[in-house]
Amino acid sequence: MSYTNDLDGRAQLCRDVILSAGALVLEGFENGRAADFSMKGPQDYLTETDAASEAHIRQRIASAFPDDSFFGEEGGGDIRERVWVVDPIDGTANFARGIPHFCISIGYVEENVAKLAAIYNPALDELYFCRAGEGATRNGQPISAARTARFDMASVELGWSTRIPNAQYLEAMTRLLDKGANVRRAGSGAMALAYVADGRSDAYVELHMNSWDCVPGLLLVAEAGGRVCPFFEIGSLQTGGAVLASAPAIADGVSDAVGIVLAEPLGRRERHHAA
Ligand code: LIP
Repeated sequence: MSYTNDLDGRAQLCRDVILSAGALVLEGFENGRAADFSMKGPQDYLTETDAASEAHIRQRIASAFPDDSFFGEEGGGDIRERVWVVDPIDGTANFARGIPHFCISIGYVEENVAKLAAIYNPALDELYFCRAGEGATRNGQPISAARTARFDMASVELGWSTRIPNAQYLEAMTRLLDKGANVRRAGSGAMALAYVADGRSDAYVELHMNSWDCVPGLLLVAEAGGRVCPFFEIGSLQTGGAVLASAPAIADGVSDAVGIVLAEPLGRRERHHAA
């Protein structure tokens, strides 16, 4: 398969490779290999399928676009002007324990501007995809962030890791609960962001995420009409950073509660929903 050396070609490759990696990951999930995991650190699961998925994605990108750089969760890489940011399985703890809430997350970034995002849960066969400025989709259908305007109706997901002290998460959770929100955690930050884009969840907050977990999801939320933090200003591809994505009507309240700033919303001309 050959791809044109432009954003159209990269968008096509992005869709193709996330689906083929999804087939590989699903095969690992269904045949029981997922249960054979090791630990990279506290609460940090690794299966052989993580490495196989990343190698597959890396190889296909390198063969189609040899001058693009690649930055993946398992093997690292380098970050140049044009870079693919890849989590081969996000939600590995779920994957390893038979819970079908995990995904592959792929973003394409040019000079610190996210241009393409894809998040795929092969267990549900749900593919989230967007190109900057063209609106977000699930399996080709336009999606929008929720219209929820009251905290006593809102479900907010909070993710955490050992990278930030527990006390800070507990404070953020207390403030969200005090506002009346339902707070939950499902164990895949990338899926959580896709669910905010899809209106299934009202906000996602994590005080530190790595770029492969959040860059694709943040673009999806912005393209779906949600509000997001300015990730490339408050964090970076190399170091990661704080993450906030929210349905627009409660975004200021979530931002106040957890102390993460919001970027300006995308203007009408920058967001052309396919609907
Ligand atoms: C994990 C996420 C989890 C998040 C962690 C971590 P992994 O990724 O999905 O929800 O809270 O920060 O990034 O290890 O499953 O790819």
